[in-house]
Amino acid sequence: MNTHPATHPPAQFPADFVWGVATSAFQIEGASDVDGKGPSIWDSFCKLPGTIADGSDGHVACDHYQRWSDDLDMIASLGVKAYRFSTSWPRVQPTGSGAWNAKGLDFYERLVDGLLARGIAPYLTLNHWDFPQALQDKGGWANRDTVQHFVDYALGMHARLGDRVASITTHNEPWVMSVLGNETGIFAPGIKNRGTAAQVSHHLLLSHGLAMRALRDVGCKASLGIVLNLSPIQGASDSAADRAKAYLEDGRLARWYLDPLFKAAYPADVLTDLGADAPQVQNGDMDIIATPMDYLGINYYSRTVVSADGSWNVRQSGLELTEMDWEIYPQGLTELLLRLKRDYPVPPLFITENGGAFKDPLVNGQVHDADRTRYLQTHIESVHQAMRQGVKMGGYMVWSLMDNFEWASGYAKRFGIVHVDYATQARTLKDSAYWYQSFLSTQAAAALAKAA
Ligand code: GCO
Repeated sequence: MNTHPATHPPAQFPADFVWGVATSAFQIEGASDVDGKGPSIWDSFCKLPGTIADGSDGHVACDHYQRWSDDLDMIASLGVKAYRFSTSWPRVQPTGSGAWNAKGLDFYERLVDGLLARGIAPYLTLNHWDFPQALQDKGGWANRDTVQHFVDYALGMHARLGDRVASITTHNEPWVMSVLGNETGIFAPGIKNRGTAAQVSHHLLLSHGLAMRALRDVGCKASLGIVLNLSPIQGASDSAADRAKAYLEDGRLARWYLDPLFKAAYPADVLTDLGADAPQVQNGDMDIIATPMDYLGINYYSRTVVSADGSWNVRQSGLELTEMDWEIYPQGLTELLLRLKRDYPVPPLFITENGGAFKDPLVNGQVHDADRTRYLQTHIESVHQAMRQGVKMGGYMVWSLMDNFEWASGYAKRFGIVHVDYATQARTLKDSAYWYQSFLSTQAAAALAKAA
């Protein structure tokens, strides 16, 4: 079944709309134990049997730590205005508190200066999951002391790079770190405890608010925000039970983060559901969490369908699936953006990740990934739809620049618009990268023509 909306003529976005590509430190850098880097929870997690589908780890990944300069040339060749990357906390502060690692800081300084030299705005994320193992050993994000350590880390990065980055994101996807890391345990640190997960989410949010306040106190000029993974959640049927299930699941994925960030309160229904697993919250925490942001980042991949009896199977709808078995559902992005505008006093929104894993054979030096191009095209069109209906959008970043370490899936799932041959580290632009490049040049040309 063809679920894609009819192809529209390419939408014209505002001239100041920020187009980019995104990556994260652990997924591309490699060099997991060189130049003084400390171990992260992902280094430890990969060593546990059965955690990563192909038994791989982040030891080499895309070897970006060595190849960063060529990689920046490649990014520049795409014609993007921005590059979203993350800094590895244990690379710059090996035990998560105290001593800083000069070589790690130097690496990110070279990266940021290299981006600026190529006319690309650096969008920095402080926490994209590769958390220092030394802090995990003291209880990790469930320990309230971690909140202050994170603020110190944020201030340290700001002291070194704050004058040159366009944006600082505190956390990437707190739901993933909380629930997948500490409740289902399929991601690092691999804990399976709902109460721990709830406490982790509260400390992540609290540290986000405190870090933004501390950064502003020292005169930070970069725009500040957080990135959430969101997805419209629908009941498998119209039955009251399925609708109630969808409402609660939306509570856990979306309202649990959006309500505190924009209304300074956790949703009552989710608190009730958590019961004794609800987090400990101190006086004043909620106001700190609701500190106004300059933007909200959204990672969008698919919709979510749930049924009260757990019988829903993703193959039931007949929608096309990506290699992750995620339904391709571009209209969900418009729905989601309109819902955010309707329900919350949101700042400008950024799509900080969007993309898909597909089978990507490299044949004669080419990758004909028409499915990915179509995915990107239809989702970008969905963003434009939302803008036409009044949603304020700041930008869009493709996940991902290049194939990389896809967490528990290892290297088997490829999200890049650039193919990586892991044996040789050769990079090859896929057709989707060429498409993005030409789309961006058309956007730029139209913006110029308009300004003339
Ligand atoms: C995410 C992650 C990425 C994943 C991507 C695909 O923020 O979810 O940031 O690291 O690779 O989402 O699963």
